[in-house]
Amino acid sequence: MVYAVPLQRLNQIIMKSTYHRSWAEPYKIKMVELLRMTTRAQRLKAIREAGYNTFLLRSDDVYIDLLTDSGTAAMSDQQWAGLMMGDESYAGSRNFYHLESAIQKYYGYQYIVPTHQGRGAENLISKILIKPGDVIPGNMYFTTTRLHQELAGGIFADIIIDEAHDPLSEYPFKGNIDLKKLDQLVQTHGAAKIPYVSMATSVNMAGGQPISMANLKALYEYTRPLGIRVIHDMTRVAENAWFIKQREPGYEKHSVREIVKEICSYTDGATMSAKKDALVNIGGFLALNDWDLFEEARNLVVVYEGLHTYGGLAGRDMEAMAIGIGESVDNNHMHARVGQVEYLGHKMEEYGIPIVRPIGGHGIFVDAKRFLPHLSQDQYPAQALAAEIYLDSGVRTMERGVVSAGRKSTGENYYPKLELVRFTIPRRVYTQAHMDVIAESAFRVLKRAKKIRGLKMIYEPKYLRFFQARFEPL
Ligand code: PLI
Repeated sequence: MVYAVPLQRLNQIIMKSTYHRSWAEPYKIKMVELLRMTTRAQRLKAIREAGYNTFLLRSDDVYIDLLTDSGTAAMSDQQWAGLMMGDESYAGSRNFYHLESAIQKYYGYQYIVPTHQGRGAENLISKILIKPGDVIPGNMYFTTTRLHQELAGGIFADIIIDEAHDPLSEYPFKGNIDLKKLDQLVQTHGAAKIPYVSMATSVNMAGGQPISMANLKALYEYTRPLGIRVIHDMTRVAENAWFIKQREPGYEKHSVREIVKEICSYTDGATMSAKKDALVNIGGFLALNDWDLFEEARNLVVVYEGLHTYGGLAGRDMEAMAIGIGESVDNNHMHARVGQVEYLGHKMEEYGIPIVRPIGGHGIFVDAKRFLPHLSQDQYPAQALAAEIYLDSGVRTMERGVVSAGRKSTGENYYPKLELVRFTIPRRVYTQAHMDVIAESAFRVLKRAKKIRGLKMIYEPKYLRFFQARFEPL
């Protein structure tokens, strides 16, 4: 008998199809949004006009938009139907009560205050809990979170484990808190000076790295007797839960939904940017278990956001959020979500592109220090690399390095160990073919990496400079 394919190869194919189960998206596409392709000349003009800052590009000049996973998800048909059920009453909208029930059901927090997005909740909790001179320990900084803590008079202290600052460390829970670092702060400043630990699940600036359940439990056991609260930045809690399911012994058979609820049970409250995990284009909330704190938050929200039953959101936004929360904790959703990020990461590794390991939950973080070793951090390598990738293919990424880190209150620059370009994957938006195009573009840029020049900052805004700073090639 003559085989079209050699017998051994045929066996491999049969083995693969028998034993290998690919993941696929647990949805099909009902509507598409057309993309605009540009020429290199058009992109050069656009990036120059944007001062080499991808945040200042017009989205019409972008082909595949990996700037952020924030507010960029594709909503489900159920969520779109939910928009039509918006109750736009000023007070007591029924959608607020749906949202409150969803948060109680899936996260277990008792009291909620809606906010227009995550930083609205950060503002409230910082103003309520921080006194000037207080110290706020956290598992790595996040830009808006730290700024609100500092504006309230607090001093942020990084207590993440050292492995988190090493892009090559394969440690499976690089979001973990180093309890020895926390204890050192308590010994130095006293527990009364530490109103809370700012604990993030899926640590964004470390590359979307998870915290383990064991570490969370140990943290809560340590903080409770001292009267120090744990405030949870739960922006990407479901992605963290997926990694616990994959990597932490004892959790293999637990559902994402169960793990999410257990995570929340070891914390005293949470700030949420629902624009990420919760699959909406706008929205957030502050969630609390302590009635007195809630009373303060409910009072303060009317100053900055809106009445406590809408907090800057339309009724329809709260409805979409309530539905999105339920969809976000589904195992199949999370498998495809993280599976797509891993697909891109593995493809990039095949091309020899230096990325942060292990692959995180919401994007691929390319190590600009290794990609452009000839540039010093003062030449903004990650900023320069993001501009080059845009020029090559119209793929928009963002800097997560020295520009994002900003300045200390003394005016000195922070120099983070991690100098990264984030390829952030919006949820349910792009296909596997888009991932191929992205990896190929990064590879093309890698091949001419030696020729890439650094940048000079020519305009620096006072707050969160990465959003609006402007640069020129050196
Ligand atoms: O963008 P907001 O205000 O809804 O949320 C602020 C915020 C808080 N915590 C964390 C971990 C975030 O990632 C976050 C926002 N992240 C953005 C915008 C991002 O592009 O990653």
